[in-house]
Amino acid sequence: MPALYLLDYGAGNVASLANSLKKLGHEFTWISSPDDFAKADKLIFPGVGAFKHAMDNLNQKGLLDPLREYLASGRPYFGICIGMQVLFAASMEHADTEGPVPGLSVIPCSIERFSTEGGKAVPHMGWNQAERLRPRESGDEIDIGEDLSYYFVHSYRATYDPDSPLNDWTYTTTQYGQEVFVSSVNQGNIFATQFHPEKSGPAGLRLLDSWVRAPINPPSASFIPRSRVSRPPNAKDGLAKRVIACMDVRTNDEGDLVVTKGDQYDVREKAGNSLTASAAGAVRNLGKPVSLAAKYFEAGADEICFLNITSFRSSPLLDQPMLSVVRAAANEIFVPMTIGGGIKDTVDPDGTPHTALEVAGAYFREGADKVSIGSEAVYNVEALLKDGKQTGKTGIEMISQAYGSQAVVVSIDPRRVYVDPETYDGPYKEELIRPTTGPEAGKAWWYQCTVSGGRESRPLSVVQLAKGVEQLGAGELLINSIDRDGTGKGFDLDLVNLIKNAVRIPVVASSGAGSEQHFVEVFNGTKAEAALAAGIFHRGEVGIGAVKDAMSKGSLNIRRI
Ligand code: 1PR
Repeated sequence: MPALYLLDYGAGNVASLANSLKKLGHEFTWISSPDDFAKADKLIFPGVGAFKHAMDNLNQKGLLDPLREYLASGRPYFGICIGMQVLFAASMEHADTEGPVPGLSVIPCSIERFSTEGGKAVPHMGWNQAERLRPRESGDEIDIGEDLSYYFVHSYRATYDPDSPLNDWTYTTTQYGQEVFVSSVNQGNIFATQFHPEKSGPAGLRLLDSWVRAPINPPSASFIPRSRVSRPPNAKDGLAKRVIACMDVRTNDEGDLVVTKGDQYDVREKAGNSLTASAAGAVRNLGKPVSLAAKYFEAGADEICFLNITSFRSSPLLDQPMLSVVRAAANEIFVPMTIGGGIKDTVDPDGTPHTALEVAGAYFREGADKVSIGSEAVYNVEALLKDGKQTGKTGIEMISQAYGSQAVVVSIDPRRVYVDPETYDGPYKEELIRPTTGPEAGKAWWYQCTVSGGRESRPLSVVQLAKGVEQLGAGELLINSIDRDGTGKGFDLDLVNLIKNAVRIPVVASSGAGSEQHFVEVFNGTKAEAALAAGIFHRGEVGIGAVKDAMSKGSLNIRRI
């Protein structure tokens, strides 16, 4: 058996790759010192996070030169995301402060930021197609499905240009908006993907497996030039609209961690609704978090989200059950996983302080891909608006600096505030929704932010919050609605449009899904990149497959599994 090594430079969620390989039955060893490179027959570098952070860490740990030597030796290398980008000559990720940051210069081209032309969101986050640039050659063992989707999450990319040296390196291309970029490269024993096979469901697992099993070709020192192939953009890109299954998790009165679901954030049984009088007022129990997550993964959920809905009450690092839920779920699900609740600076009961970055780091190490920040984001933006300047010390800033903005979701819990449309002259008049048709015609309202699961309203509108957290470095917004939560009346399209028009980052519509058609409606009626539901999935009223079928019939791009 060839000795398979994984390189972890100390950032991001590398647990997912390890879990994928375990699932596939492959043994591996982590590179723990520079000497380990000499023992490796195959090497995977699952880089996650920021380019400079990766290069600096490799350098500080003395891993950069051994990595160069490994690559020059011609032994097989599989780079993932930053593990692909470090092969390039430079990245412009830190151009504002540092200028171009040099990479390993194996590929003589640079990595630049996606354009936002046409209003497209950056990061490019979600499931998109990787298309082979050339027909598969004999002896090529890599299993990339022609028509399948893989999970991407990045703001920087190498644009495909047939007249540049990239032509010789490009294995697959992918289209985002009207940009065609290089989504995987291959020369000799070097293979690397911009997307994350370890997060790409069954298609990604097959790809990883094929690379690990592929025979090791003799190290070919010579570089193979390839025929020039042009790849102009198609009218429409292949980015799928994502369907997310969300589990609100909390401890019930018996002390068990359960998935619950509220009506407008009230998760307790109403007196008279429950079967027995003694159960009246009990926390609704809709199942166990890990088994439900595994079920949704199998059913084709594009992402899984856990929200620890009472974590504001205690220190999340002491919340071992939640950490073990994440660890156990990461062994079962191979699509992105978001964890929310209690991501903030905290102090343990014994007085030990922890930063939000530490809390997030604990979840990432257990297998989370993104953390979601709720209440704390509201306080951060209030402070930003008051002081007029960033501190660099908020959880959003620190986590996005260390792990990349794509790892930071802000979860918004707004509530409508109705006002008199004729007389209102308050600070939110530019943000008022004033329907002229439908049941709310003639009314007017704005959306107010809340904290602590809707228990407290704050003097901040959703537009202020959305713009503020984007400035601080959030990479995605989860737009809940207390008014719609659990009602089954459909997503609040006014709310989603209001926020989507205020920011450039991707948004997830949440709250109110009652049928598969509501997903079609939100994707046709807004530019949301994803839609999330809880109750209809937990109660088995609508399956994820039915949602995808309805979307497909409605000509929406769905993930190709
Ligand atoms: O403030 O950073 O500790 O985060 C707490 C997190 O917990 C926030 O993301 C907040 O939205 C969430 N949360 C707090 N209390 C509740 C509650 O329900 N009492 N749940 C709560 C929020 C909203 C969605 C829900 C959708 C879809 N739940 O996640 O799943 O509304 O539901 P539906 O499809 O059934 O309509 P912090």
